[in-house]
Amino acid sequence: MKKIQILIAASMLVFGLAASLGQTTYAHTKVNKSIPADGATVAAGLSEIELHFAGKMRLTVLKITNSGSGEAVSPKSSLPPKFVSQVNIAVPPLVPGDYNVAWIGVGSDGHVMKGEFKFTVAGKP
Ligand SMILES: [Cu+2]
Repeated sequence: MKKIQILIAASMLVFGLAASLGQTTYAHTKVNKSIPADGATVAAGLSEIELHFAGKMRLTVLKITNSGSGEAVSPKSSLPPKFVSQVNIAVPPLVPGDYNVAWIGVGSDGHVMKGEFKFTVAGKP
């Protein structure tokens, strides 16, 4: 009798875990849109980068790097210290070249998420 109860409890635990894992996979917050978009080519002088999140997120790291020179771009505005669904970051007018934007953030479900995207500023580097 006791063995059966333990078996039922164990199988319920496994099903519960599988169900919650499935849910959290879909609840993860991510960047679902950015301006410039991933892979986009934009005109020289771009001075703002915009990130849209699938859910509310508190961005903790945003690293913008010129892929050619390896130099980091210093944003002119700081990251909002709260959960938001969109972040606009002012940057010094970007010179032509390839850029990589890497981000790390905490979703409202407490999960730490990260990702990156690339874009090109048109013109002669
Ligand atoms: Cu999540």
